[in-house]
Amino acid sequence: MSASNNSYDPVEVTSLHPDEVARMRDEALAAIAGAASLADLKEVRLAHAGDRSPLALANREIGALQPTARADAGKRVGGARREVSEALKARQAVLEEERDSRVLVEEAVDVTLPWDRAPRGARHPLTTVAERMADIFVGMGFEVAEGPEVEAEWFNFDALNFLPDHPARTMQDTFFVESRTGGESGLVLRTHTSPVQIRALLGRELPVYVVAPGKTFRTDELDATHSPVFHQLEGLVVDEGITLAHLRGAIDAFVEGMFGSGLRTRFRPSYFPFTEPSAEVDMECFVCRGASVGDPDRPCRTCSSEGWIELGGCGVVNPRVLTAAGVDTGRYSGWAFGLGVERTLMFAHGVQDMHDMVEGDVRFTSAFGMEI
Ligand code: FA5
Repeated sequence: MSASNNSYDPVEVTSLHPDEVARMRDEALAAIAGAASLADLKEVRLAHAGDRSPLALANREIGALQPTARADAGKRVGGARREVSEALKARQAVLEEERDSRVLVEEAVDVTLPWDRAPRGARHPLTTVAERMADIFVGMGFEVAEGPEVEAEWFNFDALNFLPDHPARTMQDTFFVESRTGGESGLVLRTHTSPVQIRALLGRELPVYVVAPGKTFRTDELDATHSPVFHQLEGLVVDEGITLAHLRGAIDAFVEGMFGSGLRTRFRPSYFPFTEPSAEVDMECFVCRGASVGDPDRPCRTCSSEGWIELGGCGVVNPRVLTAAGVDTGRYSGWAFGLGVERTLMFAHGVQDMHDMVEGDVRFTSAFGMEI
């Protein structure tokens, strides 16, 4: 700011001359009117109403005038700045309104558009069937147990009474992951869920009532009834005074829960190294109930007209297995079973071919909806 000067005349200070003040004001008003966007207007505000704008600089000169001249110059510059400020405010309001209407159009949501073009997924029926199978046993008081899919050979075979050179080891065609070295157990992809029996006995207090649904692996070719990756539901009971009659009752309750009431079950003698005696468990065909047997006019696709459907293997736990898991065989006994989940799904839902279960076609999965 210049020092006060008695001979200082505002008309003679160029920036305070009425014409100059009017020119600065007109220039600012024209720039404001020409601002096409809020960003433009921001720049115009800085240039024509900011601290270093021509009108702000002219305003500073007023203090250097004689007191008598200050009022006149102040009125002139102040009036011009007010006009500029009002014009800025008005233009700001217009530009904001324009922006808001544009956003409303550009970001409008058409609520009438179809909402279901991306198909919803569905849980795989093997998962839901395995859960239903396990739930039936949970309803009888069983707990759900787990074990790893890559399993120590000791759990998968040795502890289950498959001796190293036992032919039963090759009965189940095994994917070997790591071979045995020295005294160390090798690793395999578990060929059945039975190793969970040992894990459950080692990890829990007796008595033990568990079911273990899970994935299992064998070097089987994929065909209509076999898959190299399939699922089983293991069941194990170890308690005092346990007999085969309890197993029979539990299997009957499972069949009733899964397939409906009034279906008979039967045990056929079989062999597993870890149970003695061992059996294959069958249920009466829930479609023909045996009526198709020997009647070519009434063939049944579900049981191939045999009248019975095989569910899996079972038996009384071999005392050697209990001993391997540190159980007092003088006091405790038990039984176990292993049911095929794919087989159960095939029967429960009339799936004819196992290819459908593994090929991942969402149309197959969706047909079962979101059953929980
Ligand atoms: C076993 O795996 C025994 N661990 C079952 C068991 C448990 C017996 C406890 C005694 C006590 P098995 O090999 O039979 O048994 O298999 C049981 C079921 O698994 C079969 O009945 C069948 O439903 C299913 N299964 C076996 N192999 C396949 C396969 N490749 N694809 C689909 N399901 C299969």
